[in-house]
Amino acid sequence: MLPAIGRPWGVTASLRTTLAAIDLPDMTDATHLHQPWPEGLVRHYVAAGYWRGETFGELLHERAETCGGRIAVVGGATRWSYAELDRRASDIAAGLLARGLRRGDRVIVHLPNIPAFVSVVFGLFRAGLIPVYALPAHRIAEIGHFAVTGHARAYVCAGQYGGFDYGGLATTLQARCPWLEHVVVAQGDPGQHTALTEIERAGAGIDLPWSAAAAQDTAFLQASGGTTGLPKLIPRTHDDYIYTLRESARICGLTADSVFLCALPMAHNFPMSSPGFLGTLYAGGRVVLSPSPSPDVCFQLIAQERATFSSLVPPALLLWLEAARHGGHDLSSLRVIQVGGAKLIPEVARRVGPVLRVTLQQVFGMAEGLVNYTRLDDDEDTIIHTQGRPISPDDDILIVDEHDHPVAPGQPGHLLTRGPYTLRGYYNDPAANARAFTRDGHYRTGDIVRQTAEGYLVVEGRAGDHINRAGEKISAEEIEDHLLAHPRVFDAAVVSVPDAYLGERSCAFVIASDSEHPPRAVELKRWMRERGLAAFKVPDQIIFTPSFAATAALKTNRRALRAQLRAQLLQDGQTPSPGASP
Ligand code: OOB
Repeated sequence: MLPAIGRPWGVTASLRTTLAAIDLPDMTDATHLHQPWPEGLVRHYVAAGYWRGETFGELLHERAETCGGRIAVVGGATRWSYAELDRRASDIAAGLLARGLRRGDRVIVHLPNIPAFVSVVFGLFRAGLIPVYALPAHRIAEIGHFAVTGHARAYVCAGQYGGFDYGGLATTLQARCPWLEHVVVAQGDPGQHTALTEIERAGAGIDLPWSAAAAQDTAFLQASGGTTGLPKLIPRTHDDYIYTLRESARICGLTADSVFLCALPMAHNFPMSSPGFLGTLYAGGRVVLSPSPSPDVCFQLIAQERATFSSLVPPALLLWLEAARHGGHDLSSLRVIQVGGAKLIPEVARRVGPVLRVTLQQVFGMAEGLVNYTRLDDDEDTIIHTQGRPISPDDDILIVDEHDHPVAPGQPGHLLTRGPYTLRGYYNDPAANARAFTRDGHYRTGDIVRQTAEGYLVVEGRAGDHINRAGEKISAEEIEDHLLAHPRVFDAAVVSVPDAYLGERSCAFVIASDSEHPPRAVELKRWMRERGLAAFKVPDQIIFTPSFAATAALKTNRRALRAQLRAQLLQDGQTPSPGASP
């Protein structure tokens, strides 16, 4: 059983409940936040050599011993060697424990692509503290949810960054979540909070074991893309995640000479571990942090640091392809560009090799676990037309129909999976677990795929109601809940619309309470932002409509309603009707 802490904080509940009123009992076993794999499988994964009893704390220390003088992380003017990173991680671990945090406590990490992201998370791993990763775009709606669902005791952020005041968010968060005692500011003016440098100073010179955690402990909680409601928390263990790093590094041909340009937000599973910055550190290579995926910034960093590979979502790739056509950049060090997070269309895939002079690698993965790669030596057809095959021989892939019966080979169906690095349950969310897992422990990915005779997966679409906006996943239900909370909104349905650049964008159909005087679209958008919702979730387009056909019946079947509205929109050539906003 998953240890239950407090009530899950669904959006609807959050609209009515003040956080301070939530009563959170003590954790029973704070180091095992994951649903364990069955005993027999644990034995098998260990015997097969997948789970080797390694922890992140030890891993960094071993790298520091063997290649301490090599540069591990570059970001802005900062260049840290493995030895320096190791020392900083130790100081942070000791400093946080000295402040009263205890093994198993959750710490929200809300940092952009800066070197302190790496020192902080390794500090947490080493202390046996459990990072909860938030994306820089998340705001109080999401962070508050993590603080409640994860019962976080600390929050690490970057003061002012990218025009947003994360320190201010921290103050609001603490007012709402009194159990969140510690706020650490990793960069810039800490204001009333504690500077990371202070934590480091307090921990300097204190000897700690290389890892307070055990390999089968939960290492961290990752945010799900979220198909229904708010993001769910995905527990991953040291053993299961390090297995993916080892295999990803091998599949992607990483060595100590690899230089990874981390262009996407590093809290996301793709640039984190496929093989990402953690896989690069696993291989003893160098991680170069870019504040943005924009080619202006990235091309310069590639030339300066001689980056050998990077990972991108399709819209960022389009910008790179466009910028590269104009020439003038030395991209000669690049060997591989990985693309994932959303479907890459073959027409674009075909241009990657000739324009960027690299090998394209498609990556189809999910924070919940399963990751598929095209292999670097696959033929062109496979690389262009498939999204790869799984990492592990023990990744169990099932493709089923609506009744969970396997489809005929090669036919599209719902992808179910389980294996040595795919979660068995979300943390503290029994309702989501009942929906998202079969009785046999398969995770329902929500993706519609088909499998080729060679075992490669081709993503055909999504079953659920979510919008994949440039790789950022948006739950239609979550956005509808926010719209419904507006006093002048009677009903709302959010759908995805194809978009040439983003892949998909969001469109909200709204029935105003007073159809004579509907609110303006800009007003609704501003209001949603003010509710502290990540900007990428604010609908790109809002269309006011007097009614949804057959509302009474459809109210109980929002999925059918969404499908109908989306079909209508596409049939109309996506032309916004009067009252729509761009
Ligand atoms: C990655 O992880 P998440 O958790 O943000 O999103 C997972 C979902 C998948 O279920 C699928 O719907 C979509 O994103 N997706 C793709 C895709 N890669 C992910 N859809 C089509 N083609 C692809 N190549 O997005 C993620 C995690 C690890 C590695 C790569 C991506």
